[in-house]
Formats: sequence, structure tokens, C-alpha cells
Amino acid sequence: MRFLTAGESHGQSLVAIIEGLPAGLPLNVSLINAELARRRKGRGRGGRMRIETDAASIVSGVRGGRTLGSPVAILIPNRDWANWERVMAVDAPSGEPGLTMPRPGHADLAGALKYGTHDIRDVLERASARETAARVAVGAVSRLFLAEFGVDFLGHVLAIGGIAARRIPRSFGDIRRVAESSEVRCADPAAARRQAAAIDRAARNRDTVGGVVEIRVAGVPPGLGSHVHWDRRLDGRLAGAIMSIPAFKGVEIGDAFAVAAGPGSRAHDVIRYSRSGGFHRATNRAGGIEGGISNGEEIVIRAAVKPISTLGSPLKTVDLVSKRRTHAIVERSDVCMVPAAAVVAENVAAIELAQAFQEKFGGDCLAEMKRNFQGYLTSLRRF
Ligand code: EPS
Repeated sequence: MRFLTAGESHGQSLVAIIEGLPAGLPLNVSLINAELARRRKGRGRGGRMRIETDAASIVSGVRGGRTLGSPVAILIPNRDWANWERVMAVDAPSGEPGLTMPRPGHADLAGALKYGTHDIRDVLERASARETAARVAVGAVSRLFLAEFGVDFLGHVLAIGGIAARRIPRSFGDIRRVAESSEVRCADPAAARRQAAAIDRAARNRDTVGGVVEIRVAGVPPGLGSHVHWDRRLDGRLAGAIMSIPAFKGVEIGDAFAVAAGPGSRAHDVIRYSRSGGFHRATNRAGGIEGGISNGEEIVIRAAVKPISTLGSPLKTVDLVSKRRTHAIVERSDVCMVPAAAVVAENVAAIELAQAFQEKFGGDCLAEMKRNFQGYLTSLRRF
């Protein structure tokens, strides 16, 4: 399974094409739209999220509510396009003066140098996190596919602006339930209140705040990914995918940074066995992956999201044309998108896991993949 996305932030539409899905997967656009709606939510989001409704349409690869095995193409029209038709026109000059004051932290300057343009808009339109709407659509399809095999996801916020969640529920279902009803997607209601206040404070100061998100994946069988070659290691693939989301600057699998500070005797997860549960672990410091292979425990990914680089009170920069010192451009943006980033990370992880699933249990139709999957589970029980 592979996919491509296309689309500028204020262009006509976002586009995603997914190739290699099995035939026979029940697929309904309302489930994609529900996931897109989760991405729009969260305190600190900018005005754009009130403009967009993200009503996707599936334009190929599905008939009668089921995939055909052919490429699935998804369109997400940008409603804001109506306000940008002239600036973003495909076949006529915009008539706008170029944007020449790059924002520190954004793709503006590196992109302008690399692509040989003095108009930052040529870069920022695609560098914008608007692109993540297309990836969430692909992730929604990946999640539906994985749900057929009992794989389940949650994404929640561990910290915003340095304010960390302290008391979160123990169970997967409870973390998800509490986080899902929180406007900052945090499963600790007391921390959530302080995080919301930190976002409001940043907004008043014309500043932005970042944070830390956690993704958990339950129901992943042992055996996805492989130790045999570097580019097949599941942890490497997941970390690479998460780091490809705009503003993500760090990833850990399981308790990576805490474990690095202690001895080996407290770094690993003791192996146990029971007739009903097979091989399992007493703890999950490894975050469900050992040797680049899923080990059957929950996969746990944590990631650091930097504060958005578009500041209402902009940092100093240098004009691309005059080379004079000036202040960076101020575009409409978010004060905090950490809650949305958790949703994006969930979906990006789902894409990577769906691909790893297909590599292990590959088949042309869902029924064939389920037969392969059941056969593997049987072999694990008899191991
Ligand atoms: C975003 C859409 C963008 C920004 C934000 C994320 O819309 P607009 O530029 O029209 O306000 O709100 O993008 C950025 C943070 C950025 O740095 O580009 C979205 O759909 O998530």
C-alpha cells in the first residue's frame, strides 16, 4: 500500500491517492469526515478551522460501499479557496507583491533558497500543516482497514507549554474517553484546565505554545516489521513517519529517554507465558517494539511538537530582496495545534502500521488477508 498527497493550503483542493488497498474493505466517506473533524478541534486553533468543513469525497476505487482493489482517490475541497482564487490562480499571475520576510522556524527561508524563489508564498502554501488533512484522510482509511483485524488507536496530549498531565486513567478506553471530551485532548482534567489557560495566555501575548503527544496502538500482533534490514524496522518507520508531520521535532518509542538514564536491569520487560495469553511482558518500557519487530504489547509513541513558528509578535529576520533586517511575516495561524497534532500522529502511525500489516498478511482481497491473519494466529498458539 502506498499513497501520495497533493494540494496547497489555499489552493482549490487537497487530494490523496491510496494504491494497494485490498478489495472488499467496507469504506464510507462519513468515517473519513469524522476523522477530519477530530483534526479541526482543539483550543488554540486559528480562524481557518471555522472556515473549513472538510467534507471529503471519494472519487474512485469504491463501489457499493466497498473497495475494489483499484486506487482510492479522495478529494477535500478547501472552502477558503473562494477567498484566494486570484492569489492562487493556476494560469494567471497573482498581481501580488511577493512575501519576502521569512519566519524563523518555518520552511520559508530554506524552501526559498532551495527552490530559487523570492516569494515565500511559493513555499509556505505546501509547507503548511493543511496538508495533514489529506494524510488524516489516508489514515482514516488505514484505521478502518486495521480495525478489521482488531487494531485500535488513541492519541492524547501529555503536555502543553510545559504543563504536564500527572494523573491519567489506567485503561486504554478511559484515556481515550477522557481525552476525546477534553478541548486540549488531555486525559488529566486538572492539567487540561491549566493547559487551556496557558494557550489563552500565549494568545494574549501574541505568542504560541507547543507540547508533547502520545499515541497508543492496541491489538497489534507480534511480528510486524523486521530486524533483518534497517528500512524494515518498525520503530524506524514509525519514527520517520511521525517526524514527517510539520512541527514535530522529536520521537521516542516507549520509555526511551527515561530508560537511557538507568541501568539495563531496569530497562527491559520481563518475559512471561500463560496458556490463555501466550508470551507477554510484565511491563512495557519497550513500547511494544523490540529489534524493529512488534512484540504484541501496546505500541507507545511519544513525540515533541514545537510551538508554531508564525508569531503574532514576529521575530527578527532578513528581507530576501533588500537583505535588510526586518520582522517576519504574520500569517493567520494557530496559537496551539498540539491537540490536532495528536490526531494527525494517530493517523500517520495508522498508515505505517497498515503498510506493515499488508507486508505480513498480504492479499488482494480482505477475506484473503483475514485467512492469512487467522493462519498466523493459529501458528502462534501452537508455537
Ligand atoms: C492549517 C491550516 C492553515 C494554518 C495552519 C494549519 O490555514 P491558514 O494558513 O489558512 O490559517 O491554520 O498552518 C500552519 C500552522 C502553518 O504554519 O502553515 C490546518 O489545516 O491544519
